[in-house]
Amino acid sequence: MSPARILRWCRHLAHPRLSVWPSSRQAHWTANQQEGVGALPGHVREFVESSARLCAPQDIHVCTGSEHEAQSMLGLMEAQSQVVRLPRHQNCWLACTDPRDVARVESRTVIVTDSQRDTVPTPSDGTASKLGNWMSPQVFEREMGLRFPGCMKGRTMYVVPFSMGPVSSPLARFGVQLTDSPYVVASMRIMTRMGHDSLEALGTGIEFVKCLHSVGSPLPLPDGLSPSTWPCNPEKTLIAHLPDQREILSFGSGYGGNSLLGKKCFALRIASRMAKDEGWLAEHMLILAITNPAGRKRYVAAAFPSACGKTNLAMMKPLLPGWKVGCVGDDIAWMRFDSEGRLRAINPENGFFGVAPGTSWKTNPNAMETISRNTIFTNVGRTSDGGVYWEGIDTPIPPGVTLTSWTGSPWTPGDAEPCAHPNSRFCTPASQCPIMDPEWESPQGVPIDAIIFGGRRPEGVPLVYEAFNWPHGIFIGSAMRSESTAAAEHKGRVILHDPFAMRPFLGYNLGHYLQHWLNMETEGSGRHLPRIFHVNWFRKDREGSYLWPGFGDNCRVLDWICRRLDGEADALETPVGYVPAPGSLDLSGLQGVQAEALFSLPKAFWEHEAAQIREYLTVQLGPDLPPAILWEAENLQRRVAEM
Ligand code: GTP
Ligand code: SPV
Ligand code: MN
Repeated sequence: MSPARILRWCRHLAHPRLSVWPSSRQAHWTANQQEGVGALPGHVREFVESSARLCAPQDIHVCTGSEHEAQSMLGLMEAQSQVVRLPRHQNCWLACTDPRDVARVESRTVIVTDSQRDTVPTPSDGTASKLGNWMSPQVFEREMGLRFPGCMKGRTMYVVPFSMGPVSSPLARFGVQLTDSPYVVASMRIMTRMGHDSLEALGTGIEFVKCLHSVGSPLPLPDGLSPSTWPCNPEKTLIAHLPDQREILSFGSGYGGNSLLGKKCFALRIASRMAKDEGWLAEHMLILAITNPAGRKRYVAAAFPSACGKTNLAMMKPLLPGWKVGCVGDDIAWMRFDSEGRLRAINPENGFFGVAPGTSWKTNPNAMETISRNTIFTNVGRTSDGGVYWEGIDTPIPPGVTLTSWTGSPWTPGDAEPCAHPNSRFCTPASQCPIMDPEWESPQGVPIDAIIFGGRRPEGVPLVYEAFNWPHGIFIGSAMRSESTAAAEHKGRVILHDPFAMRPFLGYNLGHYLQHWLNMETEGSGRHLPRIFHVNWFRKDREGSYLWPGFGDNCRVLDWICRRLDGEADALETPVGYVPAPGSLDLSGLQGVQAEALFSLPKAFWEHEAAQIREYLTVQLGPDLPPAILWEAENLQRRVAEM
């Protein structure tokens, strides 16, 4: 569907609404907003006006991103009990959501393209694709028509101009999100470069991604129901992406990736399509700088599925003496080869939307420091003296202090239900992280020397191994699997395939995506391709305890990776890749680590694994499976059989 057709569609739906508006109300927003909306660049104004006709808000507010605006927004939410202040920490706030709106909803996240094959491959076994949800433009029009008309009645529509990436970076891209959620506005101000500077850039006529978001709860509510402190519409939640038009429409959820549209929706789903069209990469990867004791600094990017350790690795405090880590980003990397053939990466985000449970002064002191001020917490517990609480926070509760869980009930340690929701989060400015790398906002990006894939694998998968070469590395990425986590709506712990940690975030057909990655080797001449590794911090022993201490000790693995890049670490060739030769991984000072158990390659496990990977890729990708990846899958199976 062309943008013009979408706009026509919006107008078509919107006109009946206009006619039912009380004229006084219409006059109200016109008078109030003439300056704000009227002063917008033409292409932005057109988007705002057509969306306002469709959604019928009571008011429109164009966000400047100022501190004053943020404070009045939070004050307004406080007055409406949508957030509570956490007086133990400067400018910190807690929002607790409707218990039905606590995570991304993958089943209601769709990509709309004319051809289904542009979005998902056709599985060879006749079942529905597990690699995303396609929706036809016709069904999309119908579904949106059932949701958006009049959806902002009685609410304010906020206009949020934002940039993904430093405003001055040639790699940055712009968006405008329209939303009726002040929580989203306050969070977008932390997560993106929002307001004045982005609006100024948009004034040059530069293209932007159109993001329309509503909590789906127009006012007044029917039958005199009183407004919820977390308005949402779980029955009608739908998050739709139109990659051809560069548009996102999200309805019914106020939570994280469903509503902060710059993040997964734009910076991964839409951006991955832009990247394919324009020859770059938009990936679910952290970016970090690692400096060895001799002062040699390198940048690496790492893709782990949701809640599998990106934020923790990105801010790691190394436990090996002399090593230094700097953070560039904790979730998303936009990467492009420069004219010298180096892969350059920027973090398109401006903040962290991190998992709270498990975060402590022991596991992630840099995150603890970052979130000590100017932070919006969602669904964590709170202490009666105005602080936060969650599972694994590992700080003693002072005598006399009581706890309230995320559901608002009194809570005591040992209660059956957790105090914080397992997917509870902090939303905090990146600039507050004490170890931000000096180059983190560099407009040209930082040079990437290694790419790391990883997942939560309780069994069979070694702590670290290296790919034989580029196509083998792409295969390793395509073969990623991980135990499910609370970040999405999955029930129970199951091992899911999650190619490149992108399964929930792909903006187009995985087969085409893998080919795009394979092409990186051949498209440009003289390219310095990063080396590719796979890690697993989560292998368990028979009793179910982690075999590896993780967190700050993960720098031992980064050390090995860096020494591999320098040609200084020995490795053994195994059927899965190169693993550290005995003694080449620095385990000094670590008590009781069972190196053998961490690196063993049980034959039966790998026979099963290799067969499952091959079956998954051949069935799910069908005719879109790149032959080079099939060849790698067959070869893994053959090597494992010969083990
Ligand atoms: P998203 O924000 O959902 O993308 O998650 P993420 O990939 O950033 O994961 P994060 O770093 O927030 O970690 C998720 C959970 O895994 C937290 O509870 C961490 O405490 C835990 N975790 C992270 N790193 C390690 C590790 O090295 N070992 C162990 N055992 N747990 C870890
Ligand atoms: C993830 O699920 O990977 C997140 C949280 O980072 S959300 O923003 O909700 O997608
Ligand atoms: Mn994270």
